[in-house]
Amino acid sequence: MELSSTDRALVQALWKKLGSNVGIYATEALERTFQAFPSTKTYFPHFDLSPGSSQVKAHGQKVANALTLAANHLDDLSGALSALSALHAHKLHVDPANFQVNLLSHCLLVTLARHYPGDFSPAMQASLDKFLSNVNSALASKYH
Ligand code: HNI
Repeated sequence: MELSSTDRALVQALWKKLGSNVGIYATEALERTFQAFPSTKTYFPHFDLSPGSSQVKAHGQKVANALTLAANHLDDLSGALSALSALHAHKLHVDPANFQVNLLSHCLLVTLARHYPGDFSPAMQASLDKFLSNVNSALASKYH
C-alpha cells in the first residue's frame, strides 16, 4: 500500500520526535509481543526473555535501527530491507505468516500510543499502520 505524502509526513514527524528513544520503545514492544503473543517466544529459545533482559534490550535496539533505516527510506523499503529479509527467510527461517499478522508491529503501535497519546490521532495510527505493513511486506519479500 502506497504511503501518501500525509502518511510520510506523519511517520517522519513521529520518528523525529522519538529521536534516540526508538530503541527503548522497540524493546518495550518486543517484551509486549512475547507476553501478549507467547508463540513468538519459540523463535528465541536462546534468549533470556525475562523482564529487563539485556539480550531483549540489545535485540530491541537492532529492530529499532532497522525501523529507523526504513523510516529514512520510505521510497525504497524493499531495497533498504533486502538483506534483512534474506536473513529472516534463509538463515533465521522465520515463518512468513509472522509478517502477515504483524504481531510486533501491532505491539509497537500499542506501545507508541501509550507513550505519545497526544500524537496518536486516528490519522497517525493509520499512517503508522501503513508504514509498518510495508516494512513487513518488505521483510517477507525474499521468501518468494
Ligand atoms: Ni527479526 C533478528 C528486525 C520481525 C525473528 N530481526 C533480527 C535483526 C533485526 C530484525 C534488525 C538482527 C539482524 C542481525 O543480527 O543482523 N524483525 C526485525 C523487524 C521486524 C522483525 C524490523 C518486523 C517489524 N523477527 C521478526 C518476527 C520474528 C523475528 C515477526 C519471529 C516471530 N529476528 C527474529 C529472530 C532473529 C531476528 C529469531 C535472530 C535473533 C538472534 O540474535 O539470535
